Amino acid sequence: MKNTRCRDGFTLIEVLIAILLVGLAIVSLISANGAFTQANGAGVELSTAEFLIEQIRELSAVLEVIDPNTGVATFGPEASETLANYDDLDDFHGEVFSPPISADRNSLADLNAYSQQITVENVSASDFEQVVGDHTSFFVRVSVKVFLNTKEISSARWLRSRY
Ligand SMILES: [Ca+2]
Ligand SMILES: [Ca+2]
Repeated sequence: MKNTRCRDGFTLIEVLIAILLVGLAIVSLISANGAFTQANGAGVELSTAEFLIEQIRELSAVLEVIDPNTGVATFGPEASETLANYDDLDDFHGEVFSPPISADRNSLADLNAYSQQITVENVSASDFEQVVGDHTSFFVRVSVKVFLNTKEISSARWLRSRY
């Protein structure tokens, strides 16, 4: 008699365990999905930052290392120069572009939460890690940092030579 009663259907405990297992499965699916979304978001930020670094790299590649007219007389933009006619690397020293700019110097308004911070320094010919006085060596290091609001997302540095 006792055995037949047990076979009548699921006990309350069995049903509760089944509900618990299904619940756990749902929770782990939801949290895994959340993690994927987060990772994807970080991927978009990083590729946007890389794109914005590339714009500066492309823009600076065609610039002279020192001003074509005044040479080493000024470190920074020469008088009357603005972004539109910056023509040497150090013209860009200390600039923060927010919204960021493209390689053709246009504002990228759609990406206005991002900014490009540019540093131009002379470095020692024998040790590229060592910063030296402005225009005192033939080697210039360009550093670009890309921020999303105040968070640094990516950065890059490269060297140019006056030779
Ligand atoms: Ca210049
Ligand atoms: Ca200059």
